[in-house]
Amino acid sequence: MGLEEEKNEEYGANQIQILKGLEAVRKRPGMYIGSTSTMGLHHLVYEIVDNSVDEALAGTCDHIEVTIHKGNSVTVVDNGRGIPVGINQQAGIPAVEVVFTILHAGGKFGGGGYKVSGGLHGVGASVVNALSEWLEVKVYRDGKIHQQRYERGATMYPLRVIGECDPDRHGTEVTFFPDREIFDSIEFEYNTLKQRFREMAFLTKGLRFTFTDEREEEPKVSTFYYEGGIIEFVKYLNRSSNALYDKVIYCEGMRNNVYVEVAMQHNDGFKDNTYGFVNNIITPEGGMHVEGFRTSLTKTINDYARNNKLIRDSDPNFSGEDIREGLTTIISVKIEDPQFEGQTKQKLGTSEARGAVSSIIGEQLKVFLEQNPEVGKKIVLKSQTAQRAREAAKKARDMERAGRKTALDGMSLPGKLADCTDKNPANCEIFIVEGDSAGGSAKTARSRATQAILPLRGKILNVEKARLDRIYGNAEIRAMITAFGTGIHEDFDITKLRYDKIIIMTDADVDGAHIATLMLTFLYRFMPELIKQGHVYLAQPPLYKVEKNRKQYYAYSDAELDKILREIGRDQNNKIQRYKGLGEMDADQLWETTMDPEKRILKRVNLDEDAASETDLTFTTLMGDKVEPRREFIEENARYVQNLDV
Ligand code: TSJ
Repeated sequence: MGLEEEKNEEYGANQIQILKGLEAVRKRPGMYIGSTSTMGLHHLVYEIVDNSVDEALAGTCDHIEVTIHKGNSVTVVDNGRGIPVGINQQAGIPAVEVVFTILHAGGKFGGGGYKVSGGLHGVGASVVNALSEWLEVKVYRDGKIHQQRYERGATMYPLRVIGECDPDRHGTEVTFFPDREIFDSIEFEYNTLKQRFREMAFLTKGLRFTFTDEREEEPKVSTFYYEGGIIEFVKYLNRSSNALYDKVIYCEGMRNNVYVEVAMQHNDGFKDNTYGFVNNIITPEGGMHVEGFRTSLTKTINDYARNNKLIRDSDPNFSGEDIREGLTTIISVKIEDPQFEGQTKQKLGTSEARGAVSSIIGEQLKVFLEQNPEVGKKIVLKSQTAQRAREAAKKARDMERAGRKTALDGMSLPGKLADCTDKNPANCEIFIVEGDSAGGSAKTARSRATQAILPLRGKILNVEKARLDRIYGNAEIRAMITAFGTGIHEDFDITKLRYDKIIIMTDADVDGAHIATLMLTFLYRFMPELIKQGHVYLAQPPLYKVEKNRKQYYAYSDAELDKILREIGRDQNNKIQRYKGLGEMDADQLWETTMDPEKRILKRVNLDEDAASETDLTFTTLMGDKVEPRREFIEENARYVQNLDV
C-alpha cells in the first residue's frame, strides 16, 4: 500500500511538471504555432503529419491517411513502426507519452531514424496535445494495440493495451479535437490541407496520402502518390505552359550531411519559377540552397555553351536571369537542424546547403547536358534570346533616363477613345469594347455625358507571355493605360483614375471570354489596385432575344431563356435570336440590354485578398505566393465569362 502511494505521489509530481510545460503553450499558443487563426489551426495537422512523413523519410512508412470527421476532429494514421511504447529511462514513462506530454525544443526527440523538422513546424506533438480539447493515440506494434487519451494536455490514464492486432500490422494513429477555447474557429479548410498534402507527396516520392473529408453527406476523398517525386512536381507546375523539352532535368545526392534533390524544366514563358524547400517546407525567401543552385546553374550553362561552341568566344556570358527565363525549378534539401534567417524565418541560413547544392548541380547537370545535347542547345538558345531582349530593354531604359520622355509619360489620350463630357470621375465609366464594329455601336448607344468608349482591335497581348519592351510598345495596352490616367506599377496613383467604373465588354463566346481574361490579366499585373478597390466590371450582354407579339424579351442564360419561354408560352411564332456577338445588336439594343445603368447587369470582379495572403506560407501559395492565386483568379473569372456562353 505504501509503495503504491509513493508511486502515485511521484506520478503526481511529474504530472505537475508536465502540465506546467504545456500550460505555457496554452498561454501563448502564437509562440508555438504562429497564430490562433485558421493558419494556426492547420498547423496542428501539419505538426502531426510531419511526424509520419519523418517516418516515411526513414524508409519505414509509405502510407498516411488523414481524415477530417464531422465536428472537425482529425485522425492521422500511418503504417510506420509505431511510436515506441517502452519506458523512457529519463522520464520514467512510456516513450509515446513523452512525445505527447513533454515540450521538446525543436521536436528533436527519440533518436534513431532520420529526423527532420524545420521552419515553423517541428514544435512537436505535445503542442498539438496542449491545444486540443482531447487527443487519443493508438500504437499498433507487436500484435498489440496500445492506447492513451489526454485532455488539454493532461494524461487521463496510463498507456494501456486495448486489444490485439495482426502481428504484421504496425503504425500510429492519432485523433485530436482542437480546443475551441484557443482557436478563433476550428473549421478546417479542405482545399488548404489538400494542397499541402499534394505538396508533401510531391516532395516525398513513393509516399501515398489518402485525404478524406467526412463532414458532408457525401465524403470527399483525394489521394496523392508520385513515384517521380519532384520530377512530377515540375511537370505539374508546367502543366499549363509549353515545355521547351520533354525531359525534366533531375539531380540528386548527399553532401556534407545535406540531401539534395533538384528538378527543372524550361517552358516557353518568361518567368523564373524557382521554389526552394527545406525539410519539405517552402522557403519563400530562398537562402543558401537557392543561392547554390543559381550560381552553379549559371556557371554550368555558360561553360557548356562555350565548350561546345554554341556561342562565340567574344560573346558575353549569360546572366543568371537570362538562363532562368521560363525555368521552373524545385530545389529540395533535407538537413538535420536547419537554421532559418530573415524577419519571417523563411530563408535558409545553413551555409553547408549552398556548397552541397552547387557541387551536385555542377557535376550532374554537366553530365546531363553532354548526354542530352538537344536539350542543351534549346537552353542555350532560350538564354540567348533572353539576353538580347534584356539588352534591348536596357537600352530603352537608358534612353529614357538620358532625359527623354518615358514611354508612357505625357501621352495624349488615345485617338480611338470616345471620351465622356462629365469631368468628375465619380460619375464616369469607360467601356473597353472588343472589336471596331461593336465599338461603333457602343459609341452611338452610349450616354455621352458619363460613358466613354474605348474600342480595342482583336486580341490584346498576353502580358504573362510577353516581355516588358513589347508590352509597353503594344498599342491597345498603351491606349488603356493612358485612358485610365493612373499610371502603372510604382507610378500607379488611384487618385488620378478618370473613371469610377472600368467595364470590360466582350462577346459572350469563347473568344470573348479569352479576351476578357487577357484584359483581367493585364489589369491584375499592372494595376491590381483597380481590381482590389472594386473598379473593374464585366458587362453581361444577353445571349438571346425572344420576340412575341412585337414584345421583346432578353435572356442572359439558357435557364433564363427557358423561363421566359415558359412564361410567354412555347409558341411556333416566337422568334428566338441567338446573339453570337455584340456586333449583332444594333445600338438601341446594345444600350437597352448591356449599357443602360437602369437595366443592365454588371459583374464586379473581385480579388480575395485573404485567400491570396493566407497562401503565402504554403504551397497553396507556393503555387500560392507566385502562381496559383493569380491563375485561380483568372480561371475563376474566365470560367465566369465562359458561363455566359452556356
Ligand atoms: F508525433 C506524433 F505523435 F504526433 C505522431 C507520430 C503522430 C503520428 C500520426 C505518427 C507518428 C509516428 C512516429 N509515426 N511513426 C513514428 N515513428 C517513431 O516514433 C519511431 C518508431 C521507431 C523508432 C525506432 O528507432 O525504432 C524510432 C521512432 C522515432
